[in-house]
Amino acid sequence: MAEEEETVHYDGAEGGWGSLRGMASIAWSEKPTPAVLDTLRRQNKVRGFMCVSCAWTKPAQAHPLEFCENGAKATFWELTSRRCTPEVLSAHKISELRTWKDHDLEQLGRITHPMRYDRPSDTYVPCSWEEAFAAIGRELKAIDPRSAVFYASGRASLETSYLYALFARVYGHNNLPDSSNMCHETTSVALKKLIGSPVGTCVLSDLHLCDAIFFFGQNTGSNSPRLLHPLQEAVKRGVKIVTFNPIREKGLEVFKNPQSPAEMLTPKETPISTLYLQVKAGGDIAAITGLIKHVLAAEERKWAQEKLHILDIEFIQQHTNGFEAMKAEVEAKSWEEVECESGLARADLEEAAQIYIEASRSIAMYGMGLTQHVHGFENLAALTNLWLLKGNIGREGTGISPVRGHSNVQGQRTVGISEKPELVPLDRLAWQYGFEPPREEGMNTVKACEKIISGDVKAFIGLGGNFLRAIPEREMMETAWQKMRLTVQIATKLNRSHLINGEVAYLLPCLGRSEKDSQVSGAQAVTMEDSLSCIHGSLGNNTPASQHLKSEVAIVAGMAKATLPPNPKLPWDDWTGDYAKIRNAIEQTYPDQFRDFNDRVFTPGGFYRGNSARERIWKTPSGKAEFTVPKAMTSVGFAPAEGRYRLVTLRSNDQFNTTIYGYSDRLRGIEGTRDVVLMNPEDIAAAGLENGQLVALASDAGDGVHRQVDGLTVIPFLLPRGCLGAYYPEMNPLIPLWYHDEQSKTPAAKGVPVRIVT
Ligand SMILES: Nc1nc2c(c(=O)[nH]1)N[C@H]1C(S)=C(S)[C@@H](COP(=O)(O)OP(=O)(O)OC[C@H]3O[C@@H](n4cnc5c(=O)[nH]c(N)nc54)[C@H](O)[C@@H]3O)O[C@H]1N2
Ligand SMILES: Nc1nc2c(c(=O)[nH]1)N[C@H]1C(S)=C(S)[C@@H](COP(=O)(O)OP(=O)(O)OC[C@H]3O[C@@H](n4cnc5c(=O)[nH]c(N)nc54)[C@H](O)[C@@H]3O)O[C@H]1N2
Ligand SMILES: [Mo]
Repeated sequence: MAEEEETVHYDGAEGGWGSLRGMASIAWSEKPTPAVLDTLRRQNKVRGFMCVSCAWTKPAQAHPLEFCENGAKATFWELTSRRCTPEVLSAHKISELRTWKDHDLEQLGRITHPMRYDRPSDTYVPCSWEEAFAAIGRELKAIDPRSAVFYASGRASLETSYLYALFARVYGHNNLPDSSNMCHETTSVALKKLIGSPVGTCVLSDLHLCDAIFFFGQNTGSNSPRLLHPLQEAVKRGVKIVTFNPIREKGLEVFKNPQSPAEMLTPKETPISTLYLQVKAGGDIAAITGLIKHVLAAEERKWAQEKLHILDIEFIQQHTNGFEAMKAEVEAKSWEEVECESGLARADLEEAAQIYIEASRSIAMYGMGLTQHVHGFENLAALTNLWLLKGNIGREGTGISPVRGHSNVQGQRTVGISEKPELVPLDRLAWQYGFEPPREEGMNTVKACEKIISGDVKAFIGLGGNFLRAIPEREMMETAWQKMRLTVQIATKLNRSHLINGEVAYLLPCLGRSEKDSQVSGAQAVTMEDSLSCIHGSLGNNTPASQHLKSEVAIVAGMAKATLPPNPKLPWDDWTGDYAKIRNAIEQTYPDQFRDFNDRVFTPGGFYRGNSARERIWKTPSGKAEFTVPKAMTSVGFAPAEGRYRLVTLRSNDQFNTTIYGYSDRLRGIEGTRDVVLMNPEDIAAAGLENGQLVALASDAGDGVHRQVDGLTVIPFLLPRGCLGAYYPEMNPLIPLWYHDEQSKTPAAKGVPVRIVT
């Protein structure tokens, strides 16, 4: 098709030689320490170390090399031989570093010393750990605990996260936003409400038993490439894969296994998706409504003709609530509306629905394409409606499976990092540690940003991550940030969030997960929970990047000790000396999920924490799984208007969130730059633009605030008309803080209203 020839695309398969070249280029730029090969061999194996990239599960029977291109890049990145020393930092004023790109900042390498921001010289200067802890303790003691925010990025271990949340509560607040608030918070809120469990219901064996897998807005090839292995096996078994995504993502089209010599040396590739539907950004509710309409119509026909059911009537009667109301509303929607809002043809939707009807076991997998919308909750409600119709939850080979992001983001919630007190066993904590935990709801990410803007937040601690780069409303936030009294960042590498500082500011460097963590009782393991609720131990064995680093556990404990009055029930030093004691404490707080925790740390494939919805026990107020009457037909939060586009913010194959490894988005065929805007060729023509033209994107949210990103090259690309694609985090200045999922407050980064400025 002529259109396809004119647009940018990549011919090779996901995996294959391209992925090996991708790894090699990062290895070349990072010059990782020689231990890297041994580390890669141990990656995701029992008693090895667990990848710091995505949260996809680690199988009990590992491949000889159980890592992917992006997992290897993440390891190279952590084991870089580059060092960001006090000398390097003293050579650059912070105001100068602020003009650098994300990639160049992290390229300075691993931070080697604890540092204090020195305002007169506008540089970071080295300090001792004692000085840093004492100052942090002094500052925190001087303010109302409820004006402090403790952020966590989803990488820190269960041990660190448990102590961090405990520190916050004993100090006196529930202000524990984490990266999940920008990510799968929609999942935590929606699944909890609909099926009584905030996490996915699948385990790995379900993927071996299903007949169909539906993908909604998840880019497996870039973001969870190890999932391609079970997918490839599924395809070989004849499993049908249906994908809904505005972009034809390579990893869901074809796969070549870089670990199979036979596939690498022949032109053999496995096609992945049976049916690939380029839904409009924000069009999933309508698309799923179309699917449900077809299933309901087919049910009626089947019953009339054969007195047989397509729906799982028994399941619906016994286990669900609200079927009739949902049915009536969906049947009342017209196909015209479905086609218009989804951007898909009825025949295509019927074909997808037919695959769903014919499969006796179906799995739904999804990612940010569903969660990061104003009506993200409605997206998940629609998907749950469809999945309940055939009893596809709580049965072997079926389920709903959010594909999580950070390697322990799900686990952090499990052990108490939550602003929502009802999700945390506060009474147990009170009993265990003899204190009265704060009961009022804490700040999530959006709330924390609002309160930073209003000047009510006085202190911010960041346990990893790059908060200021990851959030919406960048300009207003960067200005407001500097009004805070205390900012503390615990990190491995320098990033933009370290360059905007409060009055008193510390940068505390920590060990990476692949590094040896030696404490008084010896080498320590840490644990994390994957997307399928399995908990794995991880042992780092590389020499730390600097002798001045501390573990995240030691840093959290150091700050807590300096802030809180002494309490024998809170043995911060003992916990730091032996992480098994933290695991005992976790087990005491969560006896069911973490039974015999220390004995099970190295269970092959991890140990399963359990999920009530998988057992068809619905912990909802009605005691049943909930059908939802659709309230919206689009998941974007604005009406169409002349010149207004839906901007989808994208990850490239060469980044991990705000960490930019390089400028090669190989799988989309975009090389050498990230300053691009991807646009349908017909839209380019209709707007009177030319391929390669430089434009700006401006916010079109109708709130009168000027938000603009300049210097973007127009690239013709096959996405639905009216949709634009451009990279995260560069586009974050365009997202209003108030533009988020209505229920979970997850910023709506996949359907941002913008216009093009020439
Ligand atoms: N290499 C690498 N791995 C990562 C990350 C990384 O940055 N790099 N990040 C990690 C993190 S924290 C997370 S949360 C995950 C993120 O992984 P994903 O959930 O895959 O998130 P994204 O890449 O943001 O977007 C997913 C897909 O949604 C599609 N999409 C956009 N809008 C819509 C829509 O309205 N409907 C539908 N159906 N699709 C839509 C996009 O085209 C894209 O293919 O990956 C994790 N793994
Ligand atoms: N527009 C738009 N915005 C988005 C998204 C989007 O799709 N579009 N996605 C959202 C999502 S899903 C997420 S999860 C957030 C991500 O937000 P964050 O989790 O806050 O950001 P990251 O980029 O993952 O954090 C990278 C930094 O973590 C630090 N780091 C790395 N390893 C370690 C470690 O072992 N310990 C510690 N302490 N620090 C470490 C390094 O200093 C590195 O610079 O962004 C969100 N923002
Ligand atoms: Mo994420």
